[in-house]
Amino acid sequence: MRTKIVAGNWKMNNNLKETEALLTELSAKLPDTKAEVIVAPTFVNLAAANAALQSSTIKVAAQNMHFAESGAYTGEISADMLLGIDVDIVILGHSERRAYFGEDDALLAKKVKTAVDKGLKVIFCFGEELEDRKADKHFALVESQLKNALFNLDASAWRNIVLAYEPVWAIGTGETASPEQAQEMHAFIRKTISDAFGSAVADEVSILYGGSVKPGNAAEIFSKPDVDGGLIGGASLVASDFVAIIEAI
Ligand code: G2H
Repeated sequence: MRTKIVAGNWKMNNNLKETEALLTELSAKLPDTKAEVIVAPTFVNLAAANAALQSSTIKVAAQNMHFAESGAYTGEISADMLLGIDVDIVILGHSERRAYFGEDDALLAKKVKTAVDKGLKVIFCFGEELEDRKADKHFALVESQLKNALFNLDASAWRNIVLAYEPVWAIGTGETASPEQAQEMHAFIRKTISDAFGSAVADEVSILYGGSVKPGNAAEIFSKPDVDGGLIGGASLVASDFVAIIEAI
């Protein structure tokens, strides 16, 4: 039985007061759910988010992390710094990190390795661009992203990996992959993991879909057998929308 997950990626939104207000509203409205609910505020508000969620089941994740233990990396955040404020989940490889901050598969392999070695759970994002899909290269591209960043891991590390398939053409655009497109890719991802690490690992790994998930399309996407939840951007910034998406799982 795979863990169902609904995670909100707040990106660079919400100051401290807005963070506390949204989490208070979210906690009050949180439906009874078997899904793991995660929110990822910006670094500076992680500790406050944990404090605001003290009596809630909602978990807090970081949106990024550096691969090094510590050192001269001005402006960066280490795994130990996250763990030091009781944050043990990190999103890595988001397409915005790849596109705007030059993060490539080789760098992400190092970040993932450090995170799992430190005991963090990783929500690893990947997905093709529109040109890849138009050229029918989306399966090959996704396979290479997985291989390059994750296939050096031990099979045991996979219990700390959550995958988030986010087709870049569907991110923040209002475009969504159809439920069939999502299922087709998620099944391919699971088979790729199964071929490399065995069916036990593949059957256990939660694969989230991300890209313009909204209250109106969540239930249909989540109904697909290989879709284990969602990574939600814009709609996670509105408590009632995020709650409706959690209810859809
Ligand atoms: C993709 C997603 C969250 P949105 O970036 O990771 O954002 O739901 O706004 O497309």
